[in-house]
Amino acid sequence: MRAETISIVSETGGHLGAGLGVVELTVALHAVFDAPRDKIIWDVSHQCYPHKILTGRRDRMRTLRQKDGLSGFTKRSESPYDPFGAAHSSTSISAALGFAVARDLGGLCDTGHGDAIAVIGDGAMSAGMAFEAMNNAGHLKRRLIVILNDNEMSIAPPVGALSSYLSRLYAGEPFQEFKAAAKGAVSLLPEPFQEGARKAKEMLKGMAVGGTLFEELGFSYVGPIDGHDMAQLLPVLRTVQHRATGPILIHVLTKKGKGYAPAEAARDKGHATAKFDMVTGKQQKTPSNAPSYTGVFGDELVKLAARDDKICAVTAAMPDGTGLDPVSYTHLTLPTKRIV
Ligand SMILES: Cc1ncc(C[n+]2csc(CCOP(=O)(O)OP(=O)(O)O)c2C)c(N)n1
Repeated sequence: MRAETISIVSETGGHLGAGLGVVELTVALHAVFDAPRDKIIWDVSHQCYPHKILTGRRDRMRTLRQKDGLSGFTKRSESPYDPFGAAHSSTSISAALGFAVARDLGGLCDTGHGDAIAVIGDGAMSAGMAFEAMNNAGHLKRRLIVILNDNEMSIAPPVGALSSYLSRLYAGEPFQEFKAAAKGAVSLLPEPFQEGARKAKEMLKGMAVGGTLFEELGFSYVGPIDGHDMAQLLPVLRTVQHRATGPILIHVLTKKGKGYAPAEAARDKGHATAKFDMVTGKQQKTPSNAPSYTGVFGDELVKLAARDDKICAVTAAMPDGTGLDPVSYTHLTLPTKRIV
């Protein structure tokens, strides 16, 4: 799956790092849940290439993002496995909740109504829409599964209170006292997966149980778990599938760009790329005479800020919204504390 994703994007260009980070998660979700009856909703859906490979579109993947080809995002008209069309971020929890409510109201749907599962990144989770959805989900108490795919990366490294909070959740310190309670949760694991259960037990030792922000909002919280380890993903997903009654959040830790050295090494973990050479990772950028929008905006902003120290730049939960590398700011003597 990973090799195929790299090979495809090397020919088509597109979103690379996010898809590579969810290869195991994608396989595990499709192994445990019954799509398209169960609705798997990918937030933004720039990470959906592995999902498309697995859901009948492998032979058309090299038409991605081309005229009459496959969309680079999930698209309802393209496949019954894409129950929700996206591209804008932070909509997946609301969408999944909508499916859950429709199911519970006996709604009709060609593919049926099973579980609703939203997969949302830590960057997308910081947006207001995601919180609006959690507010609603925690109140309605419907069975709903949210997977927080936490790779400590957005388009660029994220900043903000939620990002720091998530880091603290798996830094361990504040949750040490809950370890004993977490061990008891092993008894919930399904019988046939002895090896999985043993590994899960190890994992549960390090889990945070109780008192998370998500629990305060009415979700059960499971995690954090290693999103690249099938022996953790499968038993946890199966347990949730068997036992969940209300909204539940599974906190999965992954690496953006996982398994492809040039993406792992890139500052943005290979978020998006032009066509590239698979061996070297070198991108074949089409030469353009036109400057980029962000470049023009950033240059102008920095020029203005050099003359006026009251200018503040406000960015979307990322440090370098001007399109410039943060080091450029120091050359231009723009006070970095003003980049918020
Ligand atoms: C409303 C909106 N704002 C901004 C974007 C641009 N965007 C695309 S992907 C992305 C980052 C998503 O980060 P995260 O949710 O952590 O997912 P990851 O790529 O790390 O898997 C952003 C900001 C968007 N798609 N929609």
